[in-house]
Amino acid sequence: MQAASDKVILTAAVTGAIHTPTMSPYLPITPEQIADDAVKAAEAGAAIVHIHVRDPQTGKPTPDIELFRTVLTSIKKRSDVIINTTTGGGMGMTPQERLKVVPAFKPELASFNMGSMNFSTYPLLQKYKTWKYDWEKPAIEATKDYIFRNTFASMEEFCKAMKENDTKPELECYDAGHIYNANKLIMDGLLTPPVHIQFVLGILGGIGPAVEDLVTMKTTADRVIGPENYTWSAAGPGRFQFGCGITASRMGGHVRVGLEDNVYLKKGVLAKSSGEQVARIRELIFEITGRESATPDEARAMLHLKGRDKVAY
Ligand code: KMH
Ligand code: ZN
Repeated sequence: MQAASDKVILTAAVTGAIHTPTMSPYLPITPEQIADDAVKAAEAGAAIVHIHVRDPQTGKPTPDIELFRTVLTSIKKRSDVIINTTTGGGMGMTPQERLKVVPAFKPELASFNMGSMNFSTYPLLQKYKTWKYDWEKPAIEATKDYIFRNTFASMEEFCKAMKENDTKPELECYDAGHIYNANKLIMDGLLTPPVHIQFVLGILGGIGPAVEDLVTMKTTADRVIGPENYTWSAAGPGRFQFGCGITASRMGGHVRVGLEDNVYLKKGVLAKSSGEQVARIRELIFEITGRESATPDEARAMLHLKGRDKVAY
C-alpha cells in the first residue's frame, strides 16, 4: 500500500466554459448531465470534480445559482467526491456574479484566478464551420478582444469571501506573474499557506504547455512561495492534456483532466465523458510512475479541507 501522501489527486473538470455544444455531443449541458458526469468521474477515480453550469436550453455558460444548487445537491447525494465550484465562470460574467457560489454554498474548494489576462480561444474558429447554436460563433470570436478580469481589488474581495466561508481557494496560475500575485496575497495575510495551486498550461494569453513551461512554473513557485507553503496540480487544456498530466505526475504534482479542458480521449477520438479521461490518465500514471489515485478523503487530508459536512448545500 502506498502512503497517502504519495498518491495523486485527480480532478475532473466536467464542462467548463471554453468548449461549446458544437465541439462535442458529449459535453454535459443540463444539470442532470453535469451531475451524472461528475459522479461517473468520481467512480473512475477523480477525488475532485470542478463544476461550472450551463443554460440547459442553449449550453451557454451561466452563473445561475439555482442550476448550481441542483448540480451540487445531486452530486452530494450520490458521491463523497470533493466539489470544487468555479469562480472563473465564463466570458461576460462580472467578478461579483462569479463569486456568488462561495457565500451561497460554502464549498470545500473553489477555483480562484490569480490575475487579469487575455484568455482567447478564437483559433478554434478554423476548426468548426457550422454551429449548433447562434451564440457559439460570436462568443468564440469575441475572445480575440476579451480580458479575463481579476484585478487586485477583485482578488482581495475573493480572498475575503473564501476566508469568511471557510472555502479553500485553488489558485489558478496561467503564467509566472500569477505566482507573484498569489505571493502578494499571502504576504498581505489574505491567503493562508499552505495554498493549493493549479498550473494551467497552454491557454492563449498565458504560458505554453511544454515541459519547460511546467518546470518554470514549479521552480518559480518553489523560489517565491516556498515548496513547504503549497501543494499543486496541473491542467493542460487542449491536446496537451495527457502529456501535461504525465509530466506533472512524474514531478510529484496532482493532475486535472476533463471535458472543460479537452474534448478528446486520444487523437481523433472524442471522449464520451470526463470519466473516460480520468480512467485513462489514472492507468497511465500508475503504469509510468506507480502512483495510485487518492480517494476523496485522502485528498481532503492532503489539501486540509474542512469536510463535506460543512458545506451549505
Ligand atoms: N478554464 C480553465 C482553463 C475557473 O473555472 O475558475 C481554468 C478554470 C478556471 O477552470
Ligand atoms: Zn473552470
